[in-house]
Amino acid sequence: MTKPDILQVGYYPDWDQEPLNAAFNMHKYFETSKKAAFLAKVGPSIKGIATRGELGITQAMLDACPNIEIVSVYGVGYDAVDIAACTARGIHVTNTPDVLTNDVADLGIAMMLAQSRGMIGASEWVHNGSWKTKGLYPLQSRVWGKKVGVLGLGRIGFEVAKRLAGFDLDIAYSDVSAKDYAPDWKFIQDPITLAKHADFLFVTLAASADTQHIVGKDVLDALGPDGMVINISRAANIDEEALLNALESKSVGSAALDVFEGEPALNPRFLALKNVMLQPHHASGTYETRKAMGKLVRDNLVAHFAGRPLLTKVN
Ligand code: 8YV
Repeated sequence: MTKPDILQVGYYPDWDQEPLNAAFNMHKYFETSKKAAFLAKVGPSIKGIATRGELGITQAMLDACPNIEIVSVYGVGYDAVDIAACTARGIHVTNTPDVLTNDVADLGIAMMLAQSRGMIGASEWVHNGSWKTKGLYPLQSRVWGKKVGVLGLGRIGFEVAKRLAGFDLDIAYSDVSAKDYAPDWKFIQDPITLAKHADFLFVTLAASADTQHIVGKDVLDALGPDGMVINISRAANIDEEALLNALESKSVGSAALDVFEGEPALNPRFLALKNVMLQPHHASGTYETRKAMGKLVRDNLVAHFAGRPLLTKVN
């Protein structure tokens, strides 16, 4: 059987690339600078697209590839893929849920602890000799016993809240409805009321048109100068301009962020801030999880072209 032609939107590690190359003809979109000419040349032969969560697919790809049957996303988030357009054309979309949930939750908690206790600065204090020359490191904010608001109690939000229960935090959450799997946690549907209640606000929503800028000036004002916002979802869930203004004026205490508009070219105003922890969209970035994500991307493609049911379909 001839190998199906796949458009590969972004980089994968060797342990994924090699089995993909063995099963498919991979066309590496990300390696060419002449994107339009590349698409015009390979487009008609393309049967599937392999992409990453934050890269998704473009309209130009859909237009240039009339014979696509499947888009396999390396990531749980598929907001960068036009699902309605794919469904209308009968194109299957798959993602990589579950396998990354715990790592994303872990990073969110780690960011909250590290930021609240000033651990990055404290490490620097030791490294650069300030401990010896300047003495004691400034006191930081306690975590345990405080109030947390989890905005979006899906798979990742649930794991975040579960971990936070171990720190004796008072846990509240917002979602479209109260969850029967969270009987011990307060349901506060309105994000502004949730933020007012919280010392730590975790943003763990799957991004969509409905959640765009759900954390805006009003939510940030409600969180207040002692509050911290932690985003391990998508940049679009927060009004970034409002967040930058709030952090600069200290009307919000601090932020811990793994995702940014226009990443990796984030707004340089972030770089000048002392009250923000920045991570390079790395919440799922462990060997174990990335290997499981790569396997799911592959297994979905292989299943599709073998005529078997998809493992993790979106539409
Ligand atoms: C990225 C993610 O896909 O799961 C998601 O939605 O955003 C991440 O896991 C990851 O950076 C791999 O590209």
